[in-house]
Amino acid sequence: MKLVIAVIQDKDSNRLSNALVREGFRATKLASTGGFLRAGNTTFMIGVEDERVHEVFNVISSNCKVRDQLVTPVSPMGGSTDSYIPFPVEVQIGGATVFVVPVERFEHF
Ligand code: 2BA
Repeated sequence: MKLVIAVIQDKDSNRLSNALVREGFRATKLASTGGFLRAGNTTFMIGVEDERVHEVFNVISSNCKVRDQLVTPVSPMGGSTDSYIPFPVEVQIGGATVFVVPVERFEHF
């Protein structure tokens, strides 16, 4: 079994939830915040049998869009704010940042 962890944009979250349920996957949605933009995003935890991981990838990739966004980061990543002058930068967000981790044990009581 694998745990697929997918960070996606809030705008895609309902569509992805619906698609996962429709395709017979179980998922948990967490409200999360991106470290760079400090803006809300959504993290899905999807427990799935190894042989269905590629199906989950297909569902995620067909329901999460890449978007360009002009943003002004709140503060530099890890640096000092003393000399920091904020200016807008264009970043490409998504469609999804996905991690696959092995599940040592799964119990459902
Ligand atoms: P954020 O950290 O808010 O990043 C949003 C977008 O800003 C990123 O889109 C990327 O295009 C850009 N970005 C991030 N860090 C940057 C940096 N140091 N310099 C310049 N541009 C930067 P995505 O790559 O699609 O990431 C979307 C969200 O996925 C991220 O939101 C974060 O919440 C998550 N994420 C991405 N990579 C991750 C990783 N390696 N570990 C954990 N979470 C990750």
